Amino acid sequence: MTVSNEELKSNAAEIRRSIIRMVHAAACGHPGGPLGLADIFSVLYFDILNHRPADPLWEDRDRLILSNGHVCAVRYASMALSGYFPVQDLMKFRKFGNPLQGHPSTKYLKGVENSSGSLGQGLSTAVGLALGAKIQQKNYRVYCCISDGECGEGMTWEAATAGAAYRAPVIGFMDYNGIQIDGFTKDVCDLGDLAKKFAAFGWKVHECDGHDTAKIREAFMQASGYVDGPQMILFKTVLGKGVSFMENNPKWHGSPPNTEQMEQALAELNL
Ligand SMILES: Cc1ncc(C[n+]2csc(CCOP(=O)(O)OP(=O)(O)O)c2C)c(N)n1
Repeated sequence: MTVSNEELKSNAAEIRRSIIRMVHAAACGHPGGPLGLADIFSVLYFDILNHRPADPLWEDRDRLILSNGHVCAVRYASMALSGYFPVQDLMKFRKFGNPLQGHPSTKYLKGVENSSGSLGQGLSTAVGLALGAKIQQKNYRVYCCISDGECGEGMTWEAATAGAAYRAPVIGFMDYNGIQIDGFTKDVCDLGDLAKKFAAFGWKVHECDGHDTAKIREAFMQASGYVDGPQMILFKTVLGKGVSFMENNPKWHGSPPNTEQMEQALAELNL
């Protein structure tokens, strides 16, 4: 049965509320990027990905590589909501010895496809996995979430070169929010026109509003119908989306809300 856009939006709102509660309970972590990615992850986990939450290592599952590991709260919240583990477990986020590490690890949690936190590596992993699937004539797709900040890492462009040279059928997508740890990306180190850059490297590029559920769906559907080479979807997102005082404010890249801020955020997200 096809899931409706309304359902996907409601799941995104639930994912956002979980992110706020998780980062507040941990008293550390990254709320901004995860809130900005919630609409995209709702579409992925509830519509696009061919996966089995009860059987996370199912051989034919689509692979979702998360390169910008610090945004893992959005992945954990999406996994819990889709049935990988109980939603209550989210409150153990970032607690010592818990599977929900502040930067994800395959050692501790099934359904996480790569360990990440050291930025810039995920696109290479995804290109390799997509090539592997192609060589073995497997039908599963390999998706890879990267951030714009990671385009300041040389390894991203090594992956871009290899992906095009070997025509790896990888579907990359970017959290293009214009913000990184030290402020606005254009002020830290201007990355130029990332659409033109990926296109120049030989990637098929799509640009899309990262908060319009119908358009996100369409972008992924279109991308998943193409297998002749690498693709990058540039999702224009707003860091902190849905919480007025967090939106587009670099401070919320990596600061937890206090209790009063959490309550205000939850009130706004319940609207
Ligand atoms: C190799 C590496 N260098 C530096 C860092 C520190 N770091 C953590 S998050 C971050 C900013 C990354 O930018 P982006 O992912 O665009 O930030 P966001 O949009 O989530 O605010 C940096 C530099 C890291 N994790 N890995």
